[in-house]
Amino acid sequence: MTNSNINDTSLENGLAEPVSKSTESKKKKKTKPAESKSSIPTETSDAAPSASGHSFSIQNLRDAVGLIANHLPTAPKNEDAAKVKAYQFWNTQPVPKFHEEIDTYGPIEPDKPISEVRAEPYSLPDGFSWDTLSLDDPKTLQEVYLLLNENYVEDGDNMFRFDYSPEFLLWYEQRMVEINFLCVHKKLRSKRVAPVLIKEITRRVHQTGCFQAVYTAGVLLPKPLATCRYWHRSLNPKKLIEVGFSHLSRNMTMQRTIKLYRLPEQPRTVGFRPLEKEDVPATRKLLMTYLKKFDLVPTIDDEEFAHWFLPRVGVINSYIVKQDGAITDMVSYYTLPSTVMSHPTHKSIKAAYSFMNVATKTKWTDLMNDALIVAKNDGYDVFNALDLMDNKEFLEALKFGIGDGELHYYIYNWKCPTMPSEKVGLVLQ
Ligand code: MYA
Repeated sequence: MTNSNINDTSLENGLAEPVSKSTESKKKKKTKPAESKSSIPTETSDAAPSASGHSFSIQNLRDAVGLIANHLPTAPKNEDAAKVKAYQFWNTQPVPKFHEEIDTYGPIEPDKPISEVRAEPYSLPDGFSWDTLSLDDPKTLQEVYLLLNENYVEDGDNMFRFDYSPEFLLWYEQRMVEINFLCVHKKLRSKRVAPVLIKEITRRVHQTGCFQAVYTAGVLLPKPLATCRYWHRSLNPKKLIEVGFSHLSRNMTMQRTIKLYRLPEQPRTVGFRPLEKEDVPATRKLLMTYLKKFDLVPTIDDEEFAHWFLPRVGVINSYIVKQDGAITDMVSYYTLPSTVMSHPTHKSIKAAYSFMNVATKTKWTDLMNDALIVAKNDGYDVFNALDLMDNKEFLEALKFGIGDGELHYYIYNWKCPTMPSEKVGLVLQ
């Protein structure tokens, strides 16, 4: 399965007064109508709504509401709103429809022989051409970094924008198959460029003989397989409040808030230490055994495990608990700062994102508290985690606050029943 990626996350510390700081493109308030004046050849719509029917039927009503929904300035926020949106592009794709109840598993369209996969790239507007990039070239890496740094996912109020570091992009690039970082320059938005990009990447993946892909997004598209929510644990509450990421709760002073989030100086679990090369086989085994209890999981061999989990400064941190020669627990988080878009002194928030964690001997709250402590000592301002896997075991107890942004999981060209967030065993960076 192709591992397609990119996540949109919310950036709110809901423990204090919740504010709506979801860093997710889909919640942008100024989204333009789906139709545009672009001459780019894109998808054919099989779902153009019509409100012109004379007899009154549920379908007419649906179509009429759909027509309105498609011209609303915001992306649909829930399934009811989404059910009446036309999804001019997505309705042409092999993805489940919102109203479909699914109780079977399998592809929506069959694999095709490579000889039947379209050979020519999709056309782009005049003046644009496709380019296959090598991030090994430092100039190219810098260009990609800048594109994302200036145009990638922002929160709904345009206060924060993800700032994936060049080192992170290099780390990510080494993934075997990737559909990553869907991003259109701000000057080219709402011109139906995204569907062309998606169709072209699909064509290229098809050429490799792969017909499924998993991806995550904050926007609601047909049709999520699961929906998760971000939680946020303040490590540097003063700064988070100063940049508007979170607010002081009522009846709370800054001093009391700082005290509330204070952590011990050093991790407390005996045998807690950074993951090292020699730990890879045993820790991978621990993770793979643990992942069996979930319904959507990656398979990772030793080489991939080493790539994804061995610590890299400013990219990925992993720790294990090893006692009497046995590795019993692991915790990991990746680094994804966000640019603070307009603050006189604070330019960036340093955020840690919970990645894969396993607790078999240590209590969840003890293990994750140690992760908070090392992240705090490394200068992180906030620790984020989704409510997937067993994370609910520690979120509230460790003073994480619920965020306001949802992260939807999708699989391209795959039908299966939906699952609750705690059955998701996959985190895409
Ligand atoms: S999620 C992160 C997405 N990136 C950002 O949010 C960065 C900031 N935003 C942008 O750069 C643009 O706004 C983007 C849309 C590029 C998002 N996933 O060109 P348009 C649909 C899928 O006029 P723009 C991530 O990277 C939208 O519903 N579709 O719009 C995962 C509409 O379709 P429909 C999206 O705003 C990516 C159409 O695009 C998304 O200029 C997974 C409008 O196009 C979204 N995040 O550009 C990609 N946002 O009419 C799918 C909007 O139907 C991979 N849209 O409503 C699928 C698997 C492919 C491989 C399969 C292999 C087998």
